[in-house]
Amino acid sequence: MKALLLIDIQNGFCPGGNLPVPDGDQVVPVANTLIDSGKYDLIVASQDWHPAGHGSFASAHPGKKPFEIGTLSGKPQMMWPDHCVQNTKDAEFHPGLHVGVVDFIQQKGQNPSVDSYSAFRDNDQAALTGLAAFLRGKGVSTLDLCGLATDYCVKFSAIDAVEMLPGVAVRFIEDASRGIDPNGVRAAIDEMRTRGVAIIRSRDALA
Ligand code: VGL
Ligand code: ZN
Repeated sequence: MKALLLIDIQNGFCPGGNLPVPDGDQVVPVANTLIDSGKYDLIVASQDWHPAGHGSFASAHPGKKPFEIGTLSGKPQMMWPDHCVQNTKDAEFHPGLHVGVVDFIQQKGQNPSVDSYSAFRDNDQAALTGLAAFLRGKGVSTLDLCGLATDYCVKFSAIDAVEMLPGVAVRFIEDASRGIDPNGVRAAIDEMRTRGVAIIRSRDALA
């Protein structure tokens, strides 16, 4: 049972969005090739889905600017520009993504007092989204992940997948992903590898 997990391929993380990842839209054709390949028994897409005024937004912290470190519920928190607010265009999937054939959409980031980079649980690791139980229930044995952003939501999701889905082979598809910061991307790939995530290319996934 092979599953594909597409992380946050949303307008907000593509050029023109509120938290654009450089070349974020370039993952769309690669993701579509994977989606349409017939190689996957199950396709899941995650969606960053914040209420207006979410605590990860700099705008919710007087005096804080985007990309400064602030605090949220007593813990250090990157202050982000307002992004992916529920039911706005910024939160919609990229219009070119073949989302119509996705089997399940996992929304995350709804709790205003904690951020949720991972599609599996909040950053404080207290609340689960239910995605791990869903994938376990489907009998998934290989989980391929890709999307936006490599150094945040993709990395946290991949590491949680290894930890929360014992026995599942977890693979990060590098060319179907883009990150916010080049140094952050390098560190994220090293960290994923160290934690047991296989680093592959889309041609490996399609082989
Ligand atoms: C993300 C920052 C804030 C992501 C989401 O999808 O990588 N990054 N919210
Ligand atoms: Zn977010």
